[in-house]
Amino acid sequence: MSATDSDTIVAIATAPGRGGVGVVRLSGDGALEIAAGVVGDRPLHPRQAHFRRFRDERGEVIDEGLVLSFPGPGSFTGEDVVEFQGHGGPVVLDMLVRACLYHGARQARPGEFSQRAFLNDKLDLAQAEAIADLVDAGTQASARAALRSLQGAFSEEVNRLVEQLIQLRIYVEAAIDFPEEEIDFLSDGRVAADLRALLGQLDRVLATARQGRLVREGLTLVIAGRPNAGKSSLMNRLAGFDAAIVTEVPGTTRDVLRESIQIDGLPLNVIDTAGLRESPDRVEQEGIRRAYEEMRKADRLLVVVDSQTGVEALKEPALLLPDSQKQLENLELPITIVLNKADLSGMEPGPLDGHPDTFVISATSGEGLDALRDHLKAVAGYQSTDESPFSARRRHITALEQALAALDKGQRQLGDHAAGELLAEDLRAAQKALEDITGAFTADDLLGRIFSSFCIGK
Ligand SMILES: Nc1nc2c(ncn2[C@@H]2O[C@H](COP(=O)(O)OP(=O)(O)OP(=O)(O)O)[C@@H](O)[C@H]2O)c(=O)[nH]1
Ligand SMILES: [Mg+2]
Repeated sequence: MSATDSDTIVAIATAPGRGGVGVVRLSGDGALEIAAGVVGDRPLHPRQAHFRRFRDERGEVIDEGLVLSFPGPGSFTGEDVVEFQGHGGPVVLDMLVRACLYHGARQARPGEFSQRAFLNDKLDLAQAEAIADLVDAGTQASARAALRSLQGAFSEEVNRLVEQLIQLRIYVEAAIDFPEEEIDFLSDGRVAADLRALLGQLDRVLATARQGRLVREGLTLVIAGRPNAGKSSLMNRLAGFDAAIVTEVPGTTRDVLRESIQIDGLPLNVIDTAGLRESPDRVEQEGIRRAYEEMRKADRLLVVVDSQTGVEALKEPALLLPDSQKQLENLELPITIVLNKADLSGMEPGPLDGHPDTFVISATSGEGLDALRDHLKAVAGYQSTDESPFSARRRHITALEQALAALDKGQRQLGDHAAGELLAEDLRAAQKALEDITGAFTADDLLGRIFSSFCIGK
């Protein structure tokens, strides 16, 4: 992947499969010439649709449709772009791509159009990622958030922080240049106040970004517990339909079952697993092994307990088998305990007094489920009433956290030692972390990884 790639690239831009219309996109210096090879020499007026016949390498008509040209730099990629809108059959579109290849184009790599847009400063990195997120959005909330990022909401916040950091760096580095006055400079209160303000803003951006990531990726919940506790019944309740088989036979669930659901726009990946017990049955053993595998990847565990065994069960962590318990201790996973079958035990549905993160429900009647749902939203830090946030990825959160840590450290350097050099170093590190988000100074290999995760034609 090189920044100075001058090839003209081509790809099908619409989804694979059949559709009313299919789009093939060309980008690069040769786009107009290659297009002329396909549709003939009659001029194409910028941004106007022309009806033309599309011809293959032998000059035979493949299809007919619209062709549009977008001369650079005012195009998506910043280069000359031509789009063919033909009939949306895979064979027809393939022939059209082949004709473009014949006239000198090269097949685009995944994400290469977006990458060129990035390299030509049409988008920053966070915006380019937002395109992929918009296309991949699984809920309306995540689509809205991705659009906000694409429109620059996230980048603006980051750029504002960078701008303020630069101002502060200038001040601090000036102080270092005048060693006799350095201490006075640094302890005049302005640096400390600016740092505090920056930390506050960074905190706020981080909170919004976490929210954005949540909306994009959701929370992975694994339902675990003893056989017959009602795990599958809970899964079905949360999903709103009979996703999993429920019977009175302990050991009903063996395979791992997954459902994507949402609570007020918060996506949840709910995973139902085999009941945990020692079993001689090989199929069940494999199910239990897989259950643990899922728990290791979860964001949170819902441990379902039959409330008829009483609250006693809570004191003794033999909710799960002693042996299993050992495996669980190695998981640093937040846990919610669900005491099920309230209709049989007579316990009051809802949060259990005196026990944090513990809820009494009846999976059969649905009682107590609302409280559990609210709890899940709360622990996820999800606010459904909020203006939709911008979308963010794990990579962005990590960068914001790094910047926050660097500023925190800087604040201590200042407070404890009035150490200008060290503070300057921390400010520089914070700026570097933030600029990774928008791609102002991002290593080529990271760029390569990000763009290659996009699909072809984007
Ligand atoms: N009365 C009552 N019965 C329930 C409730 N939840 C589940 N059950 C019953 O308990 C039995 C076991 O339910 P499942 O949901 O299959 O339990 P599980 O934990 O998935 O069991 P395994 O897959 O075998 O590990 C079934 O007969 C359910 O109808 C509840 O809230 N109240
Ligand atoms: Mg089950």
